[in-house]
This record gives sequence, structure tokens and C-alpha cells, in this order.
Amino acid sequence: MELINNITSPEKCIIVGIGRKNSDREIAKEHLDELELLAKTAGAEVLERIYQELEKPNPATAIGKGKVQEIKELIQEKYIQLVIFDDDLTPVQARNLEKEFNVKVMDRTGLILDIFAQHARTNEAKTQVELAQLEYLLPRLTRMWTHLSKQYGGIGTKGPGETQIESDRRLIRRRIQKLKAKLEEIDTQKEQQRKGRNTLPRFALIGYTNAGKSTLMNLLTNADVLVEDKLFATLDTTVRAFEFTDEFGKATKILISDTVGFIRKLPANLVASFRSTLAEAREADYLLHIIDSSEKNYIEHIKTVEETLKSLNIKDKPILKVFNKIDLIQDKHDLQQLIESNPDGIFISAQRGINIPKLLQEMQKLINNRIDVFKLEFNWNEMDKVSQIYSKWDVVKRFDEDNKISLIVKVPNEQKEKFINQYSRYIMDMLNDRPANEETNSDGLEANDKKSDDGYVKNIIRDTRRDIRYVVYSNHKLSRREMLDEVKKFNYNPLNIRQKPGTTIEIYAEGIK
Ligand SMILES: Nc1nc2c(ncn2[C@@H]2O[C@H](COP(=O)(O)OP(=O)(O)OP(=O)(O)O)[C@@H](O)[C@H]2O)c(=O)[nH]1
Ligand SMILES: [Mg+2]
Repeated sequence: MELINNITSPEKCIIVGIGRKNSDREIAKEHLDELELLAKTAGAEVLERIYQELEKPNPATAIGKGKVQEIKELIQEKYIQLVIFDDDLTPVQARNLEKEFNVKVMDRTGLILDIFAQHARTNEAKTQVELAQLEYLLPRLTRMWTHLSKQYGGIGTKGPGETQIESDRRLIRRRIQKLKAKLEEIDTQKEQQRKGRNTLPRFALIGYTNAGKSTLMNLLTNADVLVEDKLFATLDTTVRAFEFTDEFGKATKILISDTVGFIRKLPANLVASFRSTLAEAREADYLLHIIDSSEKNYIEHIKTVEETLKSLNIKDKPILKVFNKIDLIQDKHDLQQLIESNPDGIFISAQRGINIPKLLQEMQKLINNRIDVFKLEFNWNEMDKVSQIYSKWDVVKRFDEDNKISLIVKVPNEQKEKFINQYSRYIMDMLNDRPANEETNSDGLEANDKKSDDGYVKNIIRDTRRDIRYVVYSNHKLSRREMLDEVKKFNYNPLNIRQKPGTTIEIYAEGIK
């Protein structure tokens, strides 16, 4: 069955929104804006927008009689070929409206399915979309009998094609069964692939459609994923490896996946049939929630994404909220407000590469939260232990000194107990609660030694690649005020100030004032 059917010229359409009495006009307008973008993405040209507030939708025609008449006239006047409703229509409503208008009538779900059908490239995506389309069409079959194919081409008829018209519900049901079986097979294959993959930490990019997930994916990994100012540009999952340099200067590999975006009222059967595509997000260790911060409605988008995650049973995963497209926020005051109202957010532009180091730093912190770092010391006659550690654990640094060997070892949280039990007599220190991207030597730090006039400053570390400067004060307890004064001497912007257990005080600073 061929589902994909290219549209040649844009179809002229009217879009229709229905609001509750006294509902927020601004929000209604934004919902219609989104429907217009969906219609454009599907290849239609929106000539008119209709909005009606009702106590409740009319069971026969969704909108009231007067509005039906108004639309009928517009159809005549402007040669409209298609009417699209923002709300889902019952099969009865759709049938009645088509009779009245004598042109194609679609609802939001039908439109989204249509876009998915146009954008599906791989066998898996095509199968998933076809399944969702058939499930959507099944209760609307009578409408298909009268209207499909020859009379109309274009949007909304990229469902089961000509050959399907003669078939009956039974045939469609059989096809649905077949597709389900095929998807299960794909599921199993994919699961095996995932299992076969190594155990690198996995991040998934998730978020509202058009937020910039693929742009960020490409920036970080050169993945060459299609980026378009269209809804649902991405329907398949891409996974790429990405390398961090960790705080010990050692490369840490992670996997990043990009996948299909979410939208308000994403059809439930579409979500269900995209189960295997979304598996990557479900099985990720960490989520990066990409948000289009230039979008007025971004709070609603965040909620939609959070609800979709819940419906997919994706929960209890560490999530970073990444506010993208900050380059589009012209007004400094607006940006300030966005930052203040989202204290847990990271603010970037994936397209312009703004603030990416900060994002990487936060990603690294997430990984670090699940890892404990130990410093161990061995005598030279304990080389067998040293080799044992090398073979079983992740040694990130080694220091050979005259009378001892020191190792810095990373241990996943869940293996900490085991590690401590086994090596307790060699463990000298636990280096947790460390910043991302500092460098360490045998006494904990490695840097260009530099002393301030009064001798407080012990080390300054520069990581020019990440634009992070790191200042360490030691053996002297300073008040916050004193620390700020100290930082100012060096022309740094204080980024984070905290005191480690013991006497060392550290200041992290960024950028030169
Ligand atoms: N100005 C600006 N535009 C951006 C930025 N990031 C992405 N875009 C644009 O936003 C549009 C959508 O970007 P994509 O990366 O395709 O978005 P996506 O989240 O992958 O979208 P879907 O795959 O459709 O869900 C494209 O036109 C990008 O060029 C940014 O930081 N600033
Ligand atoms: Mg994308």
C-alpha cells in the first residue's frame, strides 16, 4: 500500500477553531497560529481563519449553523478546497460538514497524520504512520467510501489509496494486524541492537516540534540530521556518539539521540505506534528538554511535553531544561525575565552556538552525579593491585612519585560499596563534589601557580576551550564579600562560590569583565 502522495500546488484552505465561552483569546489565537503552521507544513495555503466560542460543540456540525453558512459562502467566494478544524471531529460531524461544504473536511489529527505520512522516510516510520492512519480511518470508513481518491487529491487523501477503496473494513483490520506484527518485529530487532550497544551514558533530545532538537544534535555531533522550519521535520531516531573532555582531561564518550517532536493534542494512536521510535528516549539515562524560548506559548509547550512524557511512562529521569533560540529574544528585559523565571534552565542558541559550554558543563554534572571519584595510593611493591584496578575500573589519572603511586578512579554509584569494601586500605580520599572541568593533580589540583599579593590564591586554572577560569583559595577562610573582592582583582565574573569540606575554598569564575 502506498501512503505517500506528493502534493503539487498548495490547496486553498480555511482553518477553524472552537473555543469555550470566555476562553482566553490570546491562547486561542496562538492555537490557530499553530494550526496554520501545521496546514502550511502539509502543503496548504490558509486564506481564512474562523473562530467561534461555544458552550459546547454542536454534536452534528461542531460549529453553529450561522458559522456553517458563513464558511459555505467563503468557500464559494475564494475557491476553497479544504476546511481544517483545530478540534477533533467525530466521524458524524466530519460527514455532515463535508455534505454541507462539498469540499474536504479534516481535523487536527488527520492533518498531523498527513504530515507524518509526507515526512516518513524509513521503513519503520512508514509502517508506524500507516498503522496510525488506518486506525484513524477505520471508524471513518463511510466517509472514505464516498469521498476518497478520484474526487479529491492532496491533503487528507494520502491514506490508503485506490486499491483500498474496493476493500472493506475487514481488509483494513487485517492490514492493521499485519502492520502490528511487522512493528513488533522491528521492535525486537531494535531492542537487540540497543542491548548489543555498549553501556555509554545516554542523553535523549526531546521537546516540542520545531524547538531546535536536530539543530543542537547537528551542532554537537555533526550528525547531518534534517533541520527545517517545519513541524515534524524529524520522524526517525538518530543516535550519535559525542565526546566530552572530563575534569581529569580524559575523553568521556556519551550517546545522544534526536527523535520526533511532540505537539499539543498529538494523536494518541500516533504516539502508540511510534513506541519503538520513542524507545530511545524511554531508555535514555538523561533527557535534554529543548524549548523554543522565542515562542510566546513556551510554558504551554513545556506542559505538553511533560504530559506526553508521562503518557509514554517516561519518568524519574534527570532532565535539563534547555531554552533554545535565545538569539531571537531582542529585548534584554524579556531575556532577563525568562532567565529569572526559570532558575533551573540553561539558555542557549543552537544555531548561533551561544552558551554551549554551559550546557556541556551541566550535562557533565549529571553524569558526575552518578559517579564517585576516589583517590587511591599504593606502594611500589603493590603493582599487582594497581594492575587489578586498571583492568576492572576506570582509571582517569595516575601519578608516579618516589615512594608511591596514586590513582584517580571513577566508580559508578551502584558499585561504590563494592569498591570501598575491596580497596578500603588504599583509598585516601573521595573527590566528589567537584566542579565539571577542573583539572587535578596529586594534591588535587593542577594549574599555573599564581599568587596574589596577599598570598591567598593558590591556583588558577584556565580552560580556554570552555571559557571557564577556576580560582582556588586555600587555608584561609574568607567571607563571601572578601571572596568577591578577591575575584574582582583578577577581573573575573563570579559564577559559583562554595566551600569544600575542610579548609579549601574554591571560586569558579567565568569570562573576563
Ligand atoms: N534563530 C534560531 N533558530 C533556530 C535555533 N535552533 C533552531 N532554529 C531553527 O528552528 C527550526 C527548527 O529546527 P529543528 O532543529 O529542525 O527543530 P526540531 O526540534 O528538530 O523540529 P522537529 O524535528 O520538527 O520536531 C529551523 O528552522 C532551525 O534553523 C536557534 O538557536 N536560533
Ligand atoms: Mg528534528
